Amino acid sequence: MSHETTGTTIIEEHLTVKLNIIRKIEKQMQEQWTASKVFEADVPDHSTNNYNTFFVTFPYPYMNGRLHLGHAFSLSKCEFAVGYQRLRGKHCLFPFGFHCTGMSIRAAADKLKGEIEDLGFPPQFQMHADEEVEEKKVVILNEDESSAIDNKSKSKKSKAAANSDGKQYQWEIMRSLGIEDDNEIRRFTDPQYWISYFPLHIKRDLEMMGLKVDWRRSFITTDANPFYDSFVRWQFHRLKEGGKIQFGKRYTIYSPKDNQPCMDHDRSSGEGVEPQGYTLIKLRIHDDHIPAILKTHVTSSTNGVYLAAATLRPETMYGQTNCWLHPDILYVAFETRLHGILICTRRAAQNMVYQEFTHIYGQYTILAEFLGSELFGLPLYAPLSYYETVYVLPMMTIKEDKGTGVVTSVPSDSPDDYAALMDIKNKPNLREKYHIKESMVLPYDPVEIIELEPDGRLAAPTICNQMKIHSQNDRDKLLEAKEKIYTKSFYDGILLVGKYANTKVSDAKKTCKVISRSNDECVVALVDQ
Ligand code: ANZ
Repeated sequence: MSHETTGTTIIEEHLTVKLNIIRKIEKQMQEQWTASKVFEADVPDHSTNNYNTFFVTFPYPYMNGRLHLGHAFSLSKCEFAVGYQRLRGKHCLFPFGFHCTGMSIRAAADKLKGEIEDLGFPPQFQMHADEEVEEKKVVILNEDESSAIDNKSKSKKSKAAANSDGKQYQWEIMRSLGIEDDNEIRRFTDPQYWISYFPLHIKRDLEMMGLKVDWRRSFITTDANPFYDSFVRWQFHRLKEGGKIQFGKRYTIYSPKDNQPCMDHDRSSGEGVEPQGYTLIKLRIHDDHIPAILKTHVTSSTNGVYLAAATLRPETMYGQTNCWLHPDILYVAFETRLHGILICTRRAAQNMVYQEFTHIYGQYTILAEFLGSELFGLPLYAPLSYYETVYVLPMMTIKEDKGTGVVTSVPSDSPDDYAALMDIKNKPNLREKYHIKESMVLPYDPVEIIELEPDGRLAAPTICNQMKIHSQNDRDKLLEAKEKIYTKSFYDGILLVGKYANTKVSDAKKTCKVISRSNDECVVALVDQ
């Protein structure tokens, strides 16, 4: 045993000796390169027609941490290329930028601030139940293993790993970046500190790697660097002059709190989410039935009061039989610029005010609030519908965070709508509970609007009967039914009514939840590009 140990030590020392020598040489060479400024490339003298140049660039890494092995791997390609071309006698330039633009740094700085507010300074992290289990596991392992020091550090790590959302504390992330001193970590509550800290440290790391960079030509982005800032502005002006770019608006995921678009890397959840476009169907409340609380806001210039339903199937509007609201969801009424007074969920209204629905971008006044149940039984005009008047009825499966929370009902082609309509038709108790008269429900049957082989002209009722769906609560079956007929209806369905009668549905057819890193619920906004 002692023999083996001695043998290992000798080999290790031998290895270290070699390594130390190589490291020494590396350092000497790097000092020599710096002293003789070999990587500083000046503008070549073009009067001599010396175009024997080579330029390499690396996409600026983002300055919210130290570089990792993936960066080193990608950098090695630039590094080898520029080294090789230099050996071939080319005049080589390798500049290096540090990317600081965007909300990630600001969001991480704010998280540190929040952690101090919640947990004091230095933050006292609490262990969670499952982390305790984790720690116990580590303790058991410790008993069997000889390298106790190593495991101690492991147990410490698992102890303070996560906050109540299961996410790592920003403080811990800073420690994992090698910043151990709590006072030093506190400095990162200032976003500017990130911009001074990481570029400096990363530059040192890259110098140690021996990167052949002209460090005179290194820079940070953002307006902390007026030169770079004006360079970017210059580029945009040139592109605009050349007619290559246009100033316009686009639907974008937007954070009202941060007052700017919330792109993927700015989000703490909801990466990859794109705006979902819906068609809004305005179902006008009969003027003589406008709720009393709204009447005071209706003037001669008000262009009607509407329930704003969101649909993905505008081509089915001929078959509307009623409008669904959830009894317990809170709906708001707000005045729009061009569309009268609209009623929908607050979340949907919030989205619309960022899409130029109101006079002042991002601002609106809530004229009244209603629970869905307070609006049941209101008579509506549903555009294009076969029925002149349709009524507001209850649907229990409406989701508050989808569309506008107002759903227009097409029982001929939507299994959900058919199941809910059958519920209210077949259950007098349900009607009674919400004061809904028979006349608002019983005369309303599904309308034939799309022909779909082999399900015939009423695909949703057919599939619901086939699958023995008895109520809107048969959720799994309803999901399956929807999957079965939606795609088929889109590709194979033929419209039977209206302007596009006899055309395929696919030919006739021409708001989402994201949380930004600042913990704001985002909206879809129409914003300047
Ligand atoms: C009319 C219609 C006709 C619809 C039709 C579907 C089929 P997916 O595809 O699941 O996203 N909807 C809208 N908002 C809703 C909410 N807050 N809760 C529950 N359902 C809601 O479904 C989009 C459809 O779900 C929308 O299109 C709307 O019903 C309903 F043959 O409008 B549809």
